[in-house]
Amino acid sequence: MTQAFNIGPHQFSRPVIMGILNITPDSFSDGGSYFARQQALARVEQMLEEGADVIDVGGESTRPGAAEVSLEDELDRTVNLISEIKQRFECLVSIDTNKPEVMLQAVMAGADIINDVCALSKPGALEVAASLNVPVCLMHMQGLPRTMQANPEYQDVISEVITYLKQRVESCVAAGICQSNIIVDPGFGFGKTLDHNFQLLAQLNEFKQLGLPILAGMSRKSMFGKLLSTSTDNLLAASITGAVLAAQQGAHIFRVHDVKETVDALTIFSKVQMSK
Ligand code: YH5
Repeated sequence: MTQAFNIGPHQFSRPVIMGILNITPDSFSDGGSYFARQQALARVEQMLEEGADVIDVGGESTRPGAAEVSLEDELDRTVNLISEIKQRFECLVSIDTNKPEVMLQAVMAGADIINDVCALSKPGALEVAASLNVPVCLMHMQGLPRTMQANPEYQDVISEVITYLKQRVESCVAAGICQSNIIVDPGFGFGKTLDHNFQLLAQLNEFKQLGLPILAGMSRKSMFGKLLSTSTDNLLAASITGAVLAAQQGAHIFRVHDVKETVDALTIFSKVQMSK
């Protein structure tokens, strides 16, 4: 069974499901309209009914090659929506951002967790996160979203990603962030080739040496699409398989699009673990 673990003040004794809510113009009819807001809230309700524990709200696309989003647009897309989610539903909300100003306003609006694909490396991010005193997810990325997939290179992807995360954890602690508020994430698809991604999945258990909760985000990613030569809307079975393999190696938190199917798979997994 998943050993009991904490995300800051929140305790869990089973895999935690983080449901993805992208608020970008391509995901809901258009970013800011009333209609888009209602669609987003309906999606939140559905993911919670399906068993999500955390809703990960993101207003900036960090897909390979995606354009950067202005601070104003990112705030418009996320802050009021987070207030509404926290008023309407009982759930944790994470804010998927690398901008300190968005972290600040999102947490003021009720966000419980900061999820930063840049591991608090942007100027001011460490200080803001420390002052907010909420859990943070530190993800590894090589390069920047726009260019990271051009030619990623590692001598040893596992040890390099682990070393990077150790250094970011040290920087966080030095900035006043409690160890108990830190989550680590290898960053599947962020500056990694197909082989790098599968090496990370094969040896995810190595990340246990960090002694912190591990988040795995593989849902619908191109590591599967490329291997299977299929499009992102055909990656349900692959994504579930990835989640189960990650769970088997000690991952705690699963960032996913397909909540119900992942909950089902990890419920079976947990029952098997408890039956040993
Ligand atoms: C993550 O792994 N990922 S955004 C490309 C896709 C499909 C999905 C080509 N934020 C992570 O989900 N936060 C993102 O198809 C994340 N860990 C954490 N902590 C990218 C994404 C995606 C990209």
